[in-house]
Amino acid sequence: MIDRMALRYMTAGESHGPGMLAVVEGLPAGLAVDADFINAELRRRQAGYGRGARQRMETDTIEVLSGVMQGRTMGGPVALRVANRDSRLDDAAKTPPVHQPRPGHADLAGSVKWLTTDCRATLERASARETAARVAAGALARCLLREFGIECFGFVRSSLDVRCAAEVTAENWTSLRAARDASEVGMPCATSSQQLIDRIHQAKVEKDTVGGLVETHVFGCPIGLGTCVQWHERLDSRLAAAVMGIQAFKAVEIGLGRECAFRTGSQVHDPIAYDAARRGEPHLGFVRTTNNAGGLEGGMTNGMPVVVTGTMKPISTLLRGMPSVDLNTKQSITSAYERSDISAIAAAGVVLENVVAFEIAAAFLAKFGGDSMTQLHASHDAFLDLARRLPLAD
Ligand code: EPS
Repeated sequence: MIDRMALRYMTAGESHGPGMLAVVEGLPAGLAVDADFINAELRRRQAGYGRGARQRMETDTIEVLSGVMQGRTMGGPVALRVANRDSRLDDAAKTPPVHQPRPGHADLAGSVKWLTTDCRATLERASARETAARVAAGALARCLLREFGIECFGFVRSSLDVRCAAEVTAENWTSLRAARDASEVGMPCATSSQQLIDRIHQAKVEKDTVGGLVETHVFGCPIGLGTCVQWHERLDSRLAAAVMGIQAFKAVEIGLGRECAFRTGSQVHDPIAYDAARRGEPHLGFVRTTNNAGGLEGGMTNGMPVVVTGTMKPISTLLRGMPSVDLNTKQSITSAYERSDISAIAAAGVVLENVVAFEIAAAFLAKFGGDSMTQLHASHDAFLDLARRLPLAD
């Protein structure tokens, strides 16, 4: 399959192995790698009310293993490692076999797939610990986006019956970001934030878990990232795949998302107007009064903020257990409990933000290309210059 996306990454590592790895390939040479920024994103991912004891053991930071010289990319693959302090895979006593699959986890499907009755190997790789590597890769890609004024803002929109009603705009997102950072659950509204803390506490008392809805807004994308020419290269297709690849995510929406089904066209589509005074903005003056499309039409950015929402199911490891079956005896049994989180929804907000950022960066590089940051800047500036001069003379 032809794929114009040059930027890609893979992750490796187990929850309780020596560490998590991200290998990012396709970054141009000369990109300044802001390790402090990447580490700050990793710290944010570890925080949040409802996280388990594991996060007090880990202090996630990146170690750059390749592809960077004196703080700048060299053009080759960049390998990032996040060490696991709770590394114990080789200690059989500390990693006993698990025969009671947890409903909602990868345990049952993985054990049958790999023809074993021990869920251990499956759960180690299926673990959401892997998101540390995805956040590291996404935050690295954001170093590139930020050079072009593209910024991402992610937060927790809702969980159970608690919803933050804040409307996010290009004008207020930095103050919402400050409110989010002051919240223990990544929600930029003080009242609903406290309500959610109470709900998570209640779930803990009841030995239960919660999930939620997380949202990311990307500001500053020029028109034309992504393409309508192949289904798998549409930017919304890429985003959806990346988001659904996050552990425990069960749904993804762009802009108005599934709400589109309940409205007519005139109530959904964002009217187009032209304002020459705003030619300097990402939409080049093609202003929209609404953004129901979430910044994407025909699989391409349209100059409005890209808005992606993801739904995370409740954590599948329940202290109270769930009905299950022992894989050896086939007898009914209560599912296994391993130390876990009550809620990781604040972390999910950070993961979504960085996973989305990576796909935006991939589409950005697919459009503007270049082996070096110098070439990338030149190509980006030349395109904007041409686009602002439309219609071009023959
Ligand atoms: C996870 C189970 C828990 C979480 C883990 C994801 O791990 P442990 O059993 O070691 O306490 O803490 O998430 C992380 C370690 C992390 O860094 O996000 C699971 O089963 O998915």
